Amino acid sequence: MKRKFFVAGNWKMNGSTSFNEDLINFFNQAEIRDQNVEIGVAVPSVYLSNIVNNLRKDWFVAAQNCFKNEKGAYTGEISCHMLKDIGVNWSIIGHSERRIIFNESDELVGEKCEYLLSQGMKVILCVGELRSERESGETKQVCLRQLKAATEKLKDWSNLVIAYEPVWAIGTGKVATPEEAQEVHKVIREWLRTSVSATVAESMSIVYGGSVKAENCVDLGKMEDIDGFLVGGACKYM
Ligand code: G2H
Repeated sequence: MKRKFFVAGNWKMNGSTSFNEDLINFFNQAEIRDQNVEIGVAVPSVYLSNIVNNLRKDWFVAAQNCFKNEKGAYTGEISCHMLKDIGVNWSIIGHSERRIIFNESDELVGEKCEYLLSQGMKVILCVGELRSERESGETKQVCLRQLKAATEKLKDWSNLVIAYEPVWAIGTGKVATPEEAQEVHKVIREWLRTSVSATVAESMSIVYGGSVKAENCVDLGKMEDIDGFLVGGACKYM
């Protein structure tokens, strides 16, 4: 079975009411020639409702983060129940900016991932190594450690997308070569095959993120195990 190509734009902490309006108008008029592609945008939480109401309905809207509980004394956090309440059923989890800047541990990322999936949310789970970890030959171990921690208790894998985002490539302009990315995507798919099931391995969308832009996406997208992209700076939010 051919996997559907998957592309999401991660706006990070960018945008404004007027800028978003222009961008949404642009997106709403875009002609998508290949129908076998799923497209969405991950926007700052304050703009989610507005984007849900105004973005074309064949694209999805995602949160960039979400907490692991239904409600309560968690100042500054949002729950997946709130997201679903406003029509958002996707969230990025475990982006390296959350792991590094906000000290999110593998354990917390795992709890979030499992809770969201148990509540019927769809999750884009990010994994990826630091430059120093790549240089010391730990890329595979780091990615699989993060992946295992996030999926330890998972029963249903159907609402998960895995994003391989090498930290050294994020926002740096230093994109992984198609071969470098493919090598890690293949490791992830093989792990899924041996540790979960052949069905999950074959159906799982494993997307690449890290300085993806028009000039490099075609060659990356040709690789056997690269099923799409998580795009930051090139979404033209800046
Ligand atoms: C990686 C990516 C989006 P950028 O964070 O997820 O950002 O394309 O700017 O490297």
